[in-house]
Amino acid sequence: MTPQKSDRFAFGLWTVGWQARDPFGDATRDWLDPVEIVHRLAELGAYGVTFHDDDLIPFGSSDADRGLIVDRFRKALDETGVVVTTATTNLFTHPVFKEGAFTANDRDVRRFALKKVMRNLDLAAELGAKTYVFWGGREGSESDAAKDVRAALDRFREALDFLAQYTKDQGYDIRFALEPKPNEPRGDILLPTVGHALAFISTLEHHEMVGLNPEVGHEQMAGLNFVHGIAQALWHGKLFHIDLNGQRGVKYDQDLVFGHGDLLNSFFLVDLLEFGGPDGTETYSGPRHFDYKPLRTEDTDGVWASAAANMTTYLLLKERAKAWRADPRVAEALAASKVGELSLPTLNPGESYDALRSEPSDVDAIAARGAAVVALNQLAVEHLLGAGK
Ligand code: GLT
Ligand code: MN
Ligand code: MN
Repeated sequence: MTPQKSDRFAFGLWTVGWQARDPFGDATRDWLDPVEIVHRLAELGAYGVTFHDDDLIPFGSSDADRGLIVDRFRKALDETGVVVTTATTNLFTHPVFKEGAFTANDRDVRRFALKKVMRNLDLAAELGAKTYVFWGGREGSESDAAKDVRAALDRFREALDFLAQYTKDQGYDIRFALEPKPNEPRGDILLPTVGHALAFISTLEHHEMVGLNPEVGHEQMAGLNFVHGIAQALWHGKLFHIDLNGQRGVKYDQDLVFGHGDLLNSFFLVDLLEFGGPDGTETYSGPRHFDYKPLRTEDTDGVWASAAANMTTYLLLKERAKAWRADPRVAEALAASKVGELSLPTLNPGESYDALRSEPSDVDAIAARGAAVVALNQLAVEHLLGAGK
């Protein structure tokens, strides 16, 4: 279970670099140098690194400092072969964003937010990122009186249309990925789920270059099934990126290690990503990006152990999913549940209304058929537990 570059695992600087400051307590760990992060990730077998502008270049740095920081970072990338897969903008930490960024009521805030993104898009392109993530953590409200949601959506669309046009005009080979989240830090965040974001994307001027970056825990915070969300994103051709982590139920954003939440759902997620395509091919070819936070209880050794845990768990689930698919008992159980039959169109080609209307239906007999779901599900649990022999 040693991760290889070909596994395409990536981590944000803000994940392993999190100093574990929470609303109730101070940092429990020291600052980690991005250069060290890149080297440690490389040693662990990671392929990529991702960052917010401010993770790499502290807010307010001078141009001279900025140049030095970027040069050191680029040197670490060159030395290790780690690639920048993805970048994003911090539009949430500085107090200026307390009431929103692209959708702040104050127009000056919105104009500053656009400039901040343009500047980091330039750096993202320079460092070779192919995906640019938009997580609107401060786009929302605590009061229904204080935010005109329809106007806010107009402004969100205006921002993305403008930035997409900027990206095209600069000739950057970058696509956008919107990351939904239902709440936290705002009481309610705009574009709270995969479904909301998909509907919104269809209204954008450059909708073809905008997709999604769904996060496991964020859908689960809304009580939703992450595998269903990913399947629908794939169905729309909009799974541009993914944030893998763990979450235990409807509560604050836990950002646990991947698999340390709903393990069975994680099993089916890996199965869908790795083997859900035609003839068992992968459905998603982008970075397997972990957006987790090492628990506040951990020291630096614990940080790197938790980074490795994400990758090991993913690889174990991939191995288990492969074995599950190869098991003849699973093939039988899938057939008994008629899972494949759902791919048959409901109507015959060219079938007339009358042909369907006149077809006899033995409703009682059909209703009496069991769907044999539990036996199938149990086989998945047994494979997951390593007992699928
Ligand atoms: C922040 C958030 C994540 C987003 C990041 C991108 S930042 O840590 O909790 O889910 O993916 O801005
Ligand atoms: Mn999260
Ligand atoms: Mn995320």
